[in-house]
Amino acid sequence: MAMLSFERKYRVRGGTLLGGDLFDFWVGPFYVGFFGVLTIFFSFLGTALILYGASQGPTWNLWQINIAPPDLKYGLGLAPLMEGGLWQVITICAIGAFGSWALREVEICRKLGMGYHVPFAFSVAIFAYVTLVVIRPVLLGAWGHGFPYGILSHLDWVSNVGYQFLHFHYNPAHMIAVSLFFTTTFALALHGSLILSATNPGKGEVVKSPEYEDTFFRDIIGYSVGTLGIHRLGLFLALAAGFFSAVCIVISGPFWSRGWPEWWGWWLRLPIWS
Ligand code: UQ1
Repeated sequence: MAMLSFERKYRVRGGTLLGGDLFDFWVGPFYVGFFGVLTIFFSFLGTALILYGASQGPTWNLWQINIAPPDLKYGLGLAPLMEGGLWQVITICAIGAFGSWALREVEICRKLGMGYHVPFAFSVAIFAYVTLVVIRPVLLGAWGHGFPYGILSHLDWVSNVGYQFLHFHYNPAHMIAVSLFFTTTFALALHGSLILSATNPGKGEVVKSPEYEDTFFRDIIGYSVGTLGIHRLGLFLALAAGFFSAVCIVISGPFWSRGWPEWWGWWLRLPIWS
């Protein structure tokens, strides 16, 4: 592919974390880098192992293919390949691929002299996944507590774990996470509608400047968080939603194993009531 005129400015050498100049090149539009090679390696291996698992399994029905974690009896040890071992290797591949992708993002940020907000945000998603398949299973003492890799099977897992903890109702981290998810959609709805209202003027009208956006909110609620501020707020809300979701599930089991309404007994047992 021919290099576009502006690409000469942005396709800069250096900024690599590992591999020096060795993998510092592009293939078509894609930056490669050492972590690009690692991402390809882990994602191809992981996908091949999923296909191999499916080939041994009872079905090729896309909805029903399932790569299950080991039985609880294997604890935190290695399991035979066809009894959860595949799940263990696939999990390593997934974490390797996600981590490499995040580090490739870091290398690109360094090349461009940008902040690390994108890899930081992606890392919160990786953290949520690792919480489910590593941190919580380790705290509970068995890889069998990880979720199975399959479209319907992972939904069944979510449903079963949900029933076990009364759908996480009254789990304090769940309350915070749900509130943050709703607030995230609220913020994006406000922001998206505000930007479109300012940048889609009627025929013959000019596009409105950010001062108009500020003025709209100052007029209606006496405060504008600002054009940079709304993006900081949005990032914070979205990442906090993911973070508290991870906290919600990681305390369900390792810290509390009954319905969450019962957890609030500590409040009723406070000595101030007697
Ligand atoms: C806002 O104040 C603002 O600054 C001008 C935006 O930037 C374009 C926004 O998108 C939104 C939604 C607001 C209002 C948000 C708060 C928290 C007052």
